[in-house]
This record gives sequence, structure tokens and C-alpha cells, in this order.
Amino acid sequence: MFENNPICKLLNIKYPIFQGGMAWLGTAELATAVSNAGGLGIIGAGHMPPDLLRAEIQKVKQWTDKPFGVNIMLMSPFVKEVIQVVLDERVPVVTTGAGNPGEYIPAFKEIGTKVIPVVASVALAKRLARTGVDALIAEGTESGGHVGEITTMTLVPQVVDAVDIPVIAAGGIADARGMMAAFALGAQGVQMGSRFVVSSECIAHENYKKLVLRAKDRSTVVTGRSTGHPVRVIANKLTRKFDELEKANAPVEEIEKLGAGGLNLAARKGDVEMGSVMIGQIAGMLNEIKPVQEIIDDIVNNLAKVMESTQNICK
Ligand code: TUI
Repeated sequence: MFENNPICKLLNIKYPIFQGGMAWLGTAELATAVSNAGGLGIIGAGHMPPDLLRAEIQKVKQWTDKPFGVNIMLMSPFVKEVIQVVLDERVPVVTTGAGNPGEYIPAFKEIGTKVIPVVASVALAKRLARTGVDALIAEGTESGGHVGEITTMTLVPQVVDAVDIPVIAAGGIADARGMMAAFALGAQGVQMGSRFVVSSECIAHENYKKLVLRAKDRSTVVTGRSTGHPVRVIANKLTRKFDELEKANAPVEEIEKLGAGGLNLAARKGDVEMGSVMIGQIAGMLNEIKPVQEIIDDIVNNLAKVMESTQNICK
């Protein structure tokens, strides 16, 4: 299975399943579990100071000999230092989010680190494909956290048509049906964040996990459009305050101050009323906390069944 999959061949992994590099939640523990289960575990650097990131990378190296990645959040105040750490540690795979990594690509290419940026538009996909990146993650607006405007269903085939490198689909995928749908759209792999938030190995506070398990299809909203950094989160007291400020045309700084530290507050401290509970729209389908190995095995084992039922209705 997946012997001919270009993503598996490129990265030397068993299954073309990435764990989204989530800030505060994509820890060494989660990344190790995903890599050990045959996917690609990814440490979410978020706004992490460089020394902390180095420690996380070293933990993963100690706990697994499988390939893993680091997601570099390009809006981090430490972005330059974080990149140096990733270069020093010769991390096998780098994904990037929330910006254009163009200027940093040559340094990674030089040492053989595979570079796989996240894009939310065809324009950025085309621009980056020309810089020699190894693959792209096309992330639809269904996903949690920082989001673009285009849905996975419409973004993936348009990116696939626009570039000649492998594409990984992200946003709204959490089971074998989603994975097969991504393949049908022309993607060669998937990235999942929300599904791994409600895993046994994810260190999210239990209040966070409980809220995700209780979430329905319409439980998330996008806040911060007026700041230029729209973020998908579960609606709560914080998002209602955001709405009030945005309606009152409050200064961007005031709105951003309200959101600062919000993910840590929810994910680690468990304040899911005034914190940012970042999660994708697929949260409505997530009803169970499972070990990472089981999550990945279930998906892989159900692919054939999904394919069969797809073929049946096409006969
Ligand atoms: O980056 C993510 N998801 C994230 S980052 C994050 S931390 C954060 N905290 C507060 C405010 C904002 C972020 C939480 N979740 N996903 C990857 C992603 N990248 N989605 C969308 C994009 C993106 C958006 C615009 C990539 C590039 C881009 O434009 C760059 C350009 O030059 O066109």
C-alpha cells in the first residue's frame, strides 16, 4: 500500500498522512506518536522561543528514528532564530504557515530539508512552485486556526491543476472518506489537525478536548477578519467580545490584544471561555478520543471500503 505514493517516496514514510503543525498542541509527544504510527508528525513552532523548539526537536529525535517535521509560523516574532534552529538540527521536513516562505527556501534546499509550504490560494501555490519547493499543502478555510477564504473542495483541484509538484490536502479531513475525497480531487496526501487534537497523545487541556467533542457542524466561527489575520475557533465569550469590538470599529491593536495569548490560555490552561479554541469545521464529526495509532489505522483500514462504495454508486 502506498508504495507508489509520491509523498511517501519523497519523505520515506508509510502513509501520506501529515499531522498539522499546531502551535501549543503539536508537541514532541504528538509528533512522535504520528511518526511512529507511519504518518508525518510535525512540531508546531508557533510563537515558541528558539531554545524551547530545539528541546522539542531533540525529544522527537530521541523518541523515534522516523522522519518528522517542524511547522514554522511565519508571523512568529522569532522566525529568523527558529529557522536557524531547524537548520542546525537538520530537521527532515519543514512546513510553513501564515505567510510566504520564499526568502528562506534556498537555505533549506541546500542541506536537503524537504520544504512543503501551506498555501490558501492558487496565486501563492504557483509562485512557490517556481522556487523549487518539494510539495504544497493546500489548506481550505474549513481548517482550524489561521485560515484563508477558499474551501478545500474548490482549492485543491485548482492548486493541483496549477502546479506540477505533489499536493497535500488539508481542511475538513478527519476520516477515510475525507482522505479518499482528497485523492479524488487530485491530492496525493492529507494533513489533519483537528482529528489529532482529540487523540490520547495530544496535551490539550481536557476542557479543550471536551469542547471539541461536544462541537457541532456550526460551532466554529472566524474572528479577526478586520485585523487581516482571520482565525477559526469555537464560538465563546472571547469571540463575542471580538464581534463587539469589530462592530464598534475598534483599533486593530485593541482587537489583537484581546486575542494575544488566547491559544495558550485555552489549550494549556483550560480557559475555554476567554481563550482561543482553534479547531476546524470537522469538529462536529469528532466524538471520541483515540490513540494516534488507532486514528491512523482506522483511516487506512477503511480506505478500501470507501473506494468500494464509491465504485458501486458509479456503476
Ligand atoms: O498557519 C496556519 N494555521 C495557524 S497559524 C496559527 S497561530 C496564529 N495565531 C494568531 C493569529 C494568526 C495565527 C494558528 N493556526 N495554517 C496555514 C495557513 N497559511 N493557512 C492560511 C495560510 C496562509 C495565509 C496567507 C498562507 C499564506 C498567506 O499569504 C501569504 C502571501 O504572501 O500571499
